[in-house]
Amino acid sequence: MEEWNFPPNYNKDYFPDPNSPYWFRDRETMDPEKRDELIVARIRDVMAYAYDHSPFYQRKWDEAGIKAKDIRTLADFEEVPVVTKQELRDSQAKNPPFGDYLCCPESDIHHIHGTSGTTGRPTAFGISRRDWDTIANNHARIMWGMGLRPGDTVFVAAILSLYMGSWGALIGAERLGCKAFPFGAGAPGMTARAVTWLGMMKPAGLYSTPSYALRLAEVAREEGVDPKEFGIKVLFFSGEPGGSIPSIRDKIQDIYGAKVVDCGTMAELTPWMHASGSADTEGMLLWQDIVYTEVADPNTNRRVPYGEQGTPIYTHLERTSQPMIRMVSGDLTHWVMEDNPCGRTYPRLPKGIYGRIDDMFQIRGENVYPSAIAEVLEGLAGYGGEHRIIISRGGSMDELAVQAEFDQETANKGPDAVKAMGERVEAELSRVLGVRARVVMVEPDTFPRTDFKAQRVVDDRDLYQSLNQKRGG
Ligand code: 8LQ
Repeated sequence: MEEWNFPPNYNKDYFPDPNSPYWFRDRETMDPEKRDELIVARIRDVMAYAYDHSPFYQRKWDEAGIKAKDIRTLADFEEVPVVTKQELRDSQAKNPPFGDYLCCPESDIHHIHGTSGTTGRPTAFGISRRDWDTIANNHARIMWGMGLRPGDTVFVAAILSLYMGSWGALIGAERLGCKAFPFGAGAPGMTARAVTWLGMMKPAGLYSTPSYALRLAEVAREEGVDPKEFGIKVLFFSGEPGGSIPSIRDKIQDIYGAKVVDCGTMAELTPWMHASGSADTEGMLLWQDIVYTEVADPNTNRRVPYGEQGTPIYTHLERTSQPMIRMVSGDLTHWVMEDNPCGRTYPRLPKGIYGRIDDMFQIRGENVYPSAIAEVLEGLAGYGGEHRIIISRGGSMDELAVQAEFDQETANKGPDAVKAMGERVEAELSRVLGVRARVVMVEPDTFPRTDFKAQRVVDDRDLYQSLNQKRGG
C-alpha cells in the first residue's frame, strides 16, 4: 500500500512512474467500498488526535456524547456535530489568534494565512511545517492528475496575500518539481504585465480564478496578443464557479486552446484542491482519501444519495494543525458515483459547486443561482463579458433584473442588433432558468473587471425600480 498514514509523513523525493496517470495508483483507483472502510479508520485516528489536542473538539463532542472509538461506519460519523465558520470565528475571538482548535503548539506554526473577506472578523490559519509539507504533497499529486509534470512552468496569476488559492497552487507546483512562477495579481497594470510574462515564459500551467482568466484574455487582445500564443496546456481554476460550467469552460478552453480543470473548496480545507477534475475527467472528483466529503441535506447534515443535491461537509484526514472535522460549507452541489474516464474511483461533482446557498434567490418559486445566469450569458454570441444581477428583495417575492454588456461587434451593427440581443438574453434566461428577468443591455466595458472572484449580485430595490422604468416595464 502506498503511503496513507495519520499523521502523514510523505517522502519528499517520491515520484510516480513517469508513464502513470496516477500519483498513488492504489489510493486513487481502489474499490470505493474498501476505501470507505479505510476512511472510517482514518476518521477515528483524526478524531482521537483532535480530541486529545483541542479543547474546541473536546467541548463539542463531550456535549454530543460522541467518542472517536464509537465511529464504526460512515453513517455513525453523520452523528458528529458539524463545525461552522462562525464557531471558528468565535473560537479565535476567545482564544486569539488561532482558536482553541489549534492542535499543535504555536511554536510549530510555519505559515500564517487568513481569509480574504472584507467584512466581519477574519479567520487566521496557523499551518504547521508538517501540514505545509502534507498540503504540498497532496496538491502535487492532484496536479499530476491534471497532467502537469516536473519541469513544467506553472504561472500563479492570483493574489499572493490573503488568499490560500495562490499559495496552495504555488507549493503544489514546487513539490511537483515544476518551475513555479508566483506572479500574483491585483496591482495596477499587473494584467498587462502578465501578458508580457506569459509570452516570455510560455507556461504549461496557469492558475487563477475563471473570471480572471477571462479578464486576462481581454487584456491580451487589447495588447494585440492571441492568448493561444501563451502555449498553456492546463488552466486550473478555483475560488468561484466557472470551471465546471460548460459555456464558461468551453469558452475559456477555446480562447486559450488549453484544458480547463475545476478545483477548490474552502481555504479552511486546504489542501483545497481535494475537489478537483483531472486530465480526463470533467467536473470535480472528490479525492476522499485526502479530505472526506459528504454531500448532505442542509437541514439534517446527513448524506443524500448519489444523484441528489446537498451541501458539502468536509473532514480533513491528513491535517494536524487546524483539522476541520465535519466543516459545513454552506455551498450547494450535486454528486454522482459513476465510472470516471480517468479511472479514479472517486465520487464526482459533475457541475462543480454551484455557489453558496445564501447567494441563491427565489424568483416566482424558482431557485436561481448567480452562476446559472453567467452560464446563460456566456453561451450567447454578442455578450460583452460582464453583467450585474439586480435583485429587489423587497416585497413578498424577489424580482430580478440583469444588466448585460453587449460586445463591440454588436455595437457596430447598431441599435436594432442591440435590441435583438436583449430579447435573446431575456428569452434564454426565461427558457433555461424558468424565470422572467428584466434585461437591460449596456455598452461594452461598462463594468469593472475583477482580478479575483466576481461579485455580480446587487441587492437593491431602488436600482431595480429605476431599471424597470428605464425599460418601460
Ligand atoms: N468556491 C471556491 N472554489 C470554488 C469552485 N471551484 N467552484 C465553485 N465555488 C467555489 C482557495 C481556494 O480557491 C478555495 C477558496 O476559494 O476558498 P475561500 O476563499 O475560503 O472561498 C470559499 C468559497 O468559494 C466556497 O465556499 C465556494 O462558495 C467558493
